[in-house]
Amino acid sequence: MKDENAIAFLNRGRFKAASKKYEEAIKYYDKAIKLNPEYAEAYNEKGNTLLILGKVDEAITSFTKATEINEKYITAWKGKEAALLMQNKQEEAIGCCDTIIRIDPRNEEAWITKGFLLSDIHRFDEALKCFDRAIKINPNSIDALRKKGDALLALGRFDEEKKCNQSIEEIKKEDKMKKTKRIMKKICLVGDPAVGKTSLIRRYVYDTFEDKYLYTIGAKITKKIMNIKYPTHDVNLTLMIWDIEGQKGTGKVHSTYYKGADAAIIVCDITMKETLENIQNWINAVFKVTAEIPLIFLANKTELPNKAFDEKEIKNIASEFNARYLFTSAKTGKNVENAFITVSKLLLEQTRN
Ligand SMILES: Nc1nc2c(ncn2[C@@H]2O[C@H](COP(=O)(O)OP(=O)(O)OP(=O)(O)O)[C@@H](O)[C@H]2O)c(=O)[nH]1
Ligand SMILES: [Mg+2]
Repeated sequence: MKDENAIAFLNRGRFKAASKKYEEAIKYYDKAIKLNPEYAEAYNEKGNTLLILGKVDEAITSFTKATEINEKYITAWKGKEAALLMQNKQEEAIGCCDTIIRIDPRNEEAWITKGFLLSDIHRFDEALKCFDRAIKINPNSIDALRKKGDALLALGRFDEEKKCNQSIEEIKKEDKMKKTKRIMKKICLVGDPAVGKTSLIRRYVYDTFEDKYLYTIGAKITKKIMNIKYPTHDVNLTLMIWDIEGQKGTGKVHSTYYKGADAAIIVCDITMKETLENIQNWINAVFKVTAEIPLIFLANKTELPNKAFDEKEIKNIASEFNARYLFTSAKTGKNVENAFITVSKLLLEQTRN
């Protein structure tokens, strides 16, 4: 069991890093590591932040430590590889790819990267083998085919290079022929008055923010169209976003608004504890009308300093519903797009099943 305080320090570090306060982030990672010297994730995050600061040597040390604690920590191996490349240490970076491949032999990305690095040091024959492995794992990998073509060109094997290009064209043509899937989904934003539901939608759809509070009356619907690319097809997702007033509470008036909702975003205000305590009432009200639809929890206004509850409390509620939670700010835009994208992915998963 990891020390809860260490987890809290790691999260605080991540938060600082997300707000570009890198030096402070590192201090928190160090605190996490001091509490739990075997905390691989903290070493990994520290490595990432050191890389941003251009402290490549220290970053490598940090990633290395993470991989020593957890030999199968692919993310840390990738971090180390990126850092080694910054120092032009191709051979060692290739070593990282080899390790990733040993851990996960079907890691298409690692095969492509290895091939790419080998090409870089003119070991084209070996590179070709790597690209072929990637293509075997994913025959539609345009990336691998393209890089294979480059390597063949360097070796003067023009006929084979031509074949590669033909395959790429065929894959592209096939992709075009596959129809774009069109899906429409309804999502509801619910939560106490003034927690920021309207503001979150406004930030996401129009990328603006209003300081003035104009409470919503009834429900307002905003349409947002998203195009999501999958390797095999495209999805055109129309989100019907229902902004539902918080003023009248969880009473009967609302029930018609929830009908047919495919997912709900439950919003609370991090500066007001009671908005968190009320979440259960909102969920009860929604679930009375809908089946058990996917939920996501947002603690909004996180850029404000006066926090009334901490991560643990919202995490507890979210885990009860097997749901994700995010700390957002409609004011700064933090995590707002992320929240809607997360919901969209949940909706698309639902469609596939
Ligand atoms: N500082 C800060 N203020 C916010 C944020 N989001 C919303 N607000 C403010 O909080 C107030 C209420 O925001 P709304 O978006 O209208 O809240 P609502 O949840 O739609 O309220 P109801 O319509 O009554 O349900 C407004 O004054 C917003 O400017 C945020 O992330 N940070
Ligand atoms: Mg509103």
